[in-house]
Amino acid sequence: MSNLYALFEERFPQDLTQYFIETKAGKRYSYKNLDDMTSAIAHTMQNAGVGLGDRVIMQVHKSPEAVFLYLACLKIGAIAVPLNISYTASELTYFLDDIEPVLVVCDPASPIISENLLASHSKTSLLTLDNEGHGSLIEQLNTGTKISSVANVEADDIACILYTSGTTGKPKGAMITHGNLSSNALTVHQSWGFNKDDILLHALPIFHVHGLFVALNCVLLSGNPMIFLSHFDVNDVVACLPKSTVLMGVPTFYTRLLAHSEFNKQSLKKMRLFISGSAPLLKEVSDKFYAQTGYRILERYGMTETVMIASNPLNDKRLPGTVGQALPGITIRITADDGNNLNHNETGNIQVSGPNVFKGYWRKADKTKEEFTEDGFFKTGDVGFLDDQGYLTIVGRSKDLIISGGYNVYPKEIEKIINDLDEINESAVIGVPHPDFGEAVIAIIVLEKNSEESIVESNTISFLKQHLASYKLPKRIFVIDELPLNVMGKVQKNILREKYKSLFEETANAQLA
Ligand code: MCA
Ligand code: AMP
Repeated sequence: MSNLYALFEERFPQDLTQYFIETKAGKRYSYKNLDDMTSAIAHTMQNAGVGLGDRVIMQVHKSPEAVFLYLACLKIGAIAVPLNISYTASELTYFLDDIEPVLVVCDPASPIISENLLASHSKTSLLTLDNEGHGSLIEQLNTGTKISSVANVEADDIACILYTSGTTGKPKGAMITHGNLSSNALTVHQSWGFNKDDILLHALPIFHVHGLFVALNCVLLSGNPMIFLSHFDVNDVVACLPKSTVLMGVPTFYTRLLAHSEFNKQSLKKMRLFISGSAPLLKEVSDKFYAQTGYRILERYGMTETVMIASNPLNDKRLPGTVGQALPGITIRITADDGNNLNHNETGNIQVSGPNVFKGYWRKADKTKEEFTEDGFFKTGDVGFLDDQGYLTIVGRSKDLIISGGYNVYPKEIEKIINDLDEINESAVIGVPHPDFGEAVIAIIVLEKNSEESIVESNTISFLKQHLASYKLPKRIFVIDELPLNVMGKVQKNILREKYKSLFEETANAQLA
């Protein structure tokens, strides 16, 4: 049985009345509740026509019910497609057309409903689920009728499709299989020493690998409880740390914790592990955290397409500034642009192979082919080197990507929209250092002749707001006379990054002092 849900089920606590989730308000959901709710939702989904391999879009707030919905998809062998709650109508239209869902479960306030985006999807059913865990999905549940058996899927069958944008063109759906998830879950669970006493503090969103797979998998593989916050609020996290043993976060979590007046060693008596990933953790932040708390944050590295790739060790030396060594069963190699392997300490392209590597991009066979080498390694688009102990340091990216607070933003997507504005001749979107988000998105624009500079900035922002999720919006827009181009006519973004690198610096120095 290769179903990820079956692996979880094997490890449910013997006493199912033990709790799985505790919310901020102190409401508890036991493993029995998990089992009942998941089985009932699975039944409702089957009534809505969802079968093996059918896609189910979930564009919902984080709630225990949203977790049960995801687990129900696994259980019946449907493909869960979680989408960011802040996507706009134009972003959602693309996903709906690309994925052809049999069922959409969304928040009642989603543009999917308010803008009637399912009008042209006559075969798609719609159910709702709001941030309180209410909605037609729950109203239709009949707890008397459940699906008890777990669908018999192969390891190579798709469990989830997560969208990841690209340096060119439209977002691509990464097909992540039951085998990818099960193998990675077992690996990180063991590498990070999860045990019966752990209580994870979960404050990440659940529409990405980090919050949905890495965090939930570790909890479910131990049959453990977790404290489940609807989002990261530093006050709530500080308040919950005394009853937690593990926190997983993006670097922004840690800079915000360090700046909080009530974050201190005394409140961490139960804590055994702080884990960081999704974006680079500055060595200064890691060192400051160590000095203030005595805990060395364990940094690890992953991607949507590969789940977790590398990790600093639990018991051996954690090297700040590195993302640790390849996880068991996974191979990392560094290659030159001509494809030849490089030696230790030589910087080049990071490539990965192993049971964690995804199956390919949904209905994009050409894109899939482009991202793999002939001998089957996945090209991460990250650049770095391995030292002689196998510790990986990421020094940059060959892909034009900004990571802001752990969210990926692809400049191309924003530039395309800005360039559609009549007043704008051309634009370049770049990431610059930011004290809170690590990198912040800014846009540099060149106006068409006769455009009124004073109104362009606000027009551009309101135009972008109609098309893009809020975390992608530029924090600042600058007008310049012309963009720096190289001889090939390509924008030299490195020059722009250098020019604007100190934009948010003053606040940065204040925070790290
Ligand atoms: C929110 N805003 C942001 C971001 N988040 N702007 C830039 N970057 C962001 N990350 C904007 C909102 O649009 C809003 O703008 C304003 O900031 C405040 O919004 P709010 O929701 O209150 O934000 P927040 O609570 O401060 O959120 C910051 C956050 C959050 C806690 C860092 O972004 C977060 O949870 N990030 C984690 C993302 C994550 O899980 N990534 C993992 C990807 P306005 O006020 O104008 O409306 S998986 C991955 O990368 C791989 C596989 C891996 O290795 O894990
Ligand atoms: P995503 O496409 O959202 O899965 O983001 C994956 C990207 O996040 C990777 O290709 C890296 O560029 C970046 N990333 C993840 N973890 C780390 C880390 N610990 N340090 C630096 N970059 C990271």
